[in-house]
Amino acid sequence: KSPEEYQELTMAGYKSLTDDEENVSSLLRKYLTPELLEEYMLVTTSAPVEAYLYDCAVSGFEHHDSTVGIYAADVESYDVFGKLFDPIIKEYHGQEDNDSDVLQKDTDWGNVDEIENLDAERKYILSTRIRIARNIEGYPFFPKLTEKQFIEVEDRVRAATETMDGEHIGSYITLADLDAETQQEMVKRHILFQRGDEYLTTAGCYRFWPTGRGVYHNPAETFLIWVNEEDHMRIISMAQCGDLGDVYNRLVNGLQELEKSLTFARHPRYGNLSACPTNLGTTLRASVHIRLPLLGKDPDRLAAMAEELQLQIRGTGGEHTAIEDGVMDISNKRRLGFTEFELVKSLQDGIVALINAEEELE
Ligand code: ADP
Ligand code: CIR
Repeated sequence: KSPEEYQELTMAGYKSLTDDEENVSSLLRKYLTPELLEEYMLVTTSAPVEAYLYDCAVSGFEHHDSTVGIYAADVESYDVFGKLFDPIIKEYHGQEDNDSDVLQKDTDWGNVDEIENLDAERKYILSTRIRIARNIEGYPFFPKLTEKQFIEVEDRVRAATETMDGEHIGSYITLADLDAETQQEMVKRHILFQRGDEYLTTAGCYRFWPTGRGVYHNPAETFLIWVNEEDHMRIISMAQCGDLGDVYNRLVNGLQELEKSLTFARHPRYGNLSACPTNLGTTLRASVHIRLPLLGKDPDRLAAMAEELQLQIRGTGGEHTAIEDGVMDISNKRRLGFTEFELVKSLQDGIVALINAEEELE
């Protein structure tokens, strides 16, 4: 697209967003002022990527009900369009009053032994999962990855997994080698991502699909790496029980092995970089699949407790899905401004509090 075409699309997108009188709550809408639009419309990140504001904001221009409405197209987007990204990041992560230059401190896994099994009697928790996102230094994020780069990223990850050890030993399957039925079955078991999130579709996440996408996992399906879904890598540890400590330990060890052969994109202010501003910092989401039948009868109280405990409730199939058969996905809401340990501990404390509240109703 020529600069003129970009300009035209940006102006039309902005007009459609700001003309909407019903959906007014996205952070893109809140922070993209006419002055910033004017300033950024024809600016790009460096060659060869040359990402425009439009490449970052197209999803929010189209989906006015977005929470955020913007993705970074590459590392530089966070700085080149910084006057837009920064207040969005601060507000989403509750860092409005943080005046420090550094919003995310160095990685700190803390004392893994303090993280425990949250439901040893297996009464409430069906499974536990922690995922972190990583993007390989030197490559743009999904909105601007070329077809060749999708394949290069996949090759780099595949090579890095070859030295995995112990319970992390597994194999890599490229998505093109999985028939539709097997994919569906794996999605249902929560070990494979699926294509289709409309916010990501518009942002360009599924270009060249299934090229360069795939999944690495051990035979027990407790350590997985999703390749070229929303981020270059989603590193995942899971267990079919409430043993958060076990899941955490396996995640940390797996990541540290990968760090021996891959260098990940980091930002001096935001920490680990992800394509979506909501995942910056630790990029860590620790979740349980949990049934709380009695608390679940009072959704307002549950929502208020979750809010108070800084937890997010998602549906059984993940973000933007419904709760089926009472199985909720409850995770830490915050990702930035806290250490990895603090976030996992906050999920632990929050789930313990919810289980206690459930038991009081029994
Ligand atoms: P992400 O966690 O990567 O932000 P999603 O919310 O879409 O993205 O979740 C990805 C997948 O992980 C979905 O299939 C979801 O059901 C599954 N999942 C999340 N938490 C758990 C859990 N505690 N146990 C089992 N599966 C889970
Ligand atoms: C949005 O802005 O709503 C989508 N791009 C998804 C953002 C990430 N999820 C979230 O805030 N819950």
